[in-house]
Amino acid sequence: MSDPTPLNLETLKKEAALRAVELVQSGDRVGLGTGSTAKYAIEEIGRRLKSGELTGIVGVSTSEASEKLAREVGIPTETLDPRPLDIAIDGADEIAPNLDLVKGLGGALVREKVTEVQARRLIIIADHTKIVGTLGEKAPLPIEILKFGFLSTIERLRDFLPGGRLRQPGAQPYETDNGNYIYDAQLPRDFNPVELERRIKGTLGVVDTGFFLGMAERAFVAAPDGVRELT
Ligand code: ABF
Repeated sequence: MSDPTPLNLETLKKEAALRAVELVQSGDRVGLGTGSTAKYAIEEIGRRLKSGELTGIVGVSTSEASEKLAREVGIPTETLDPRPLDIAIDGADEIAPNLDLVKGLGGALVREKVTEVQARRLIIIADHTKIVGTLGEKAPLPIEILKFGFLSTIERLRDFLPGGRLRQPGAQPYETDNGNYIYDAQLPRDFNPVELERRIKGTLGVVDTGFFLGMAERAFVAAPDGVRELT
């Protein structure tokens, strides 16, 4: 297999997104994911609305960026309320064989989780580079933490997750749509995701983690030889 170049990765992301959008039905309330793969799904939903292939769709966005894109492509949106979503479509940073996920390199993990937990069906879309044998193989685990006292929170996390760092792409730390910071943790070699998730979430100052465990119904993963559906 040739190296994934940015150009053909974009083609793959779009192929995966189009497969997922086939599952969207007229009248659905749809969770709109975040990131460069989810972008193709939002655009395709907008295109189908314009062409009349879909009607009566309402989007619920997982980030300010997705909300902006949804408006641009003509998807009516609502803010999240307690009603279930029919379907949500989103990308991921790592996909394990059992469909456990690491998400949040795009920074929208908390809004994604809060939204997608209400979805009857969470459909993940990705190119093949996101497939891993074990979570943590390729990506850090993003952990959203309160800005207030963030250095203390990081110290508490470093007690059992050393080697991570505050996300800081420039002079200032990266700030989420919720006004929080992100600690990108390096995952240990052997761990139980459910136990680790519990321990991280029990740490004072933590808002939530990029672990999405047992949430995804299926994933469409595009590779040069076609789109695989994982369930
Ligand atoms: C969102 O976008 C995030 O949960 C994940 O971090 C990221 C994946 O982005 P991309 O599709 O651009 O790789 O789904």
